[in-house]
This record gives sequence, C-alpha cells and structure tokens, in this order.
Amino acid sequence: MSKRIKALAASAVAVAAGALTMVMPGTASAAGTCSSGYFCVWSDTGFTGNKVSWSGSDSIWPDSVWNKDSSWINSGITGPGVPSLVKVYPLNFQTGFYTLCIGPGQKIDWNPGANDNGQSHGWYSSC
Ligand SMILES: [Ca+2]
Repeated sequence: MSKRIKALAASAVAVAAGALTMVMPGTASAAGTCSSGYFCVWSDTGFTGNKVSWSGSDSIWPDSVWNKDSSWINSGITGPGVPSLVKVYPLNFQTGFYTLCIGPGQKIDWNPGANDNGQSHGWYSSC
C-alpha cells in the first residue's frame, strides 16, 4: 500500500468516526437511558413519558407508571448469585402471572401483552 493510499484510508476512517460521534448523542437520548444496576419503566412507548427507576423490587408501583407502563429497560448487573432478571406483574405484590421477564441489558420499547398492565416487579435468577 502506498503512503498516499494509507493516508486516504486513514482519513476515511477519521471521517467515519467523526460521523459516528455526531450521530450517537441523538440516538442515545431518543432511546432513553437507564443507569447501571437499575430497572426502568416509562409510561409511554419508546422510553418516553413518566419514568421510574428502581435498584430493588417494588410491590406497588407509583401512580405515574402503575397500569401505565409501555416501555422497559433492565440495566441490572450480572454476577454470581446476583438476580439480574426482572419479572413484571399485572397485580400488586408480585402476584398474577408475570407479563414480562426481562433479561439484563434488554430494552423493550413496547409489548402488546404487557402494555399498561404492570403493577409491581421483582428481581429473580430465572424466568
Ligand atoms: Ca402507557
């Protein structure tokens, strides 16, 4: 490879990287954020509307998302003995048959069976 071609290839990579960093911020904010170790719920689809985040379980969700949940992100941490799966329940106190079992790192921007149907959730080691 000649020096000139190497230089052109390097600048092409630099341009591509520059374009990528320009796109990333908009993408990140549009997708919603959920801090590491937390389970986050939004009242509207696509991670918009009222947001609530929990590091633990909650047997009765706050009114802002209770029976209003439409998108979900599990940012739970994984490790030996750490329950990292979140089950969403249609009734208070983790009762009824769970509508979602969300794995760590999973983002759900809408789900017809679970939409506006969550009242509580808990962290578990299996679905
Ligand atoms: Ca909703």
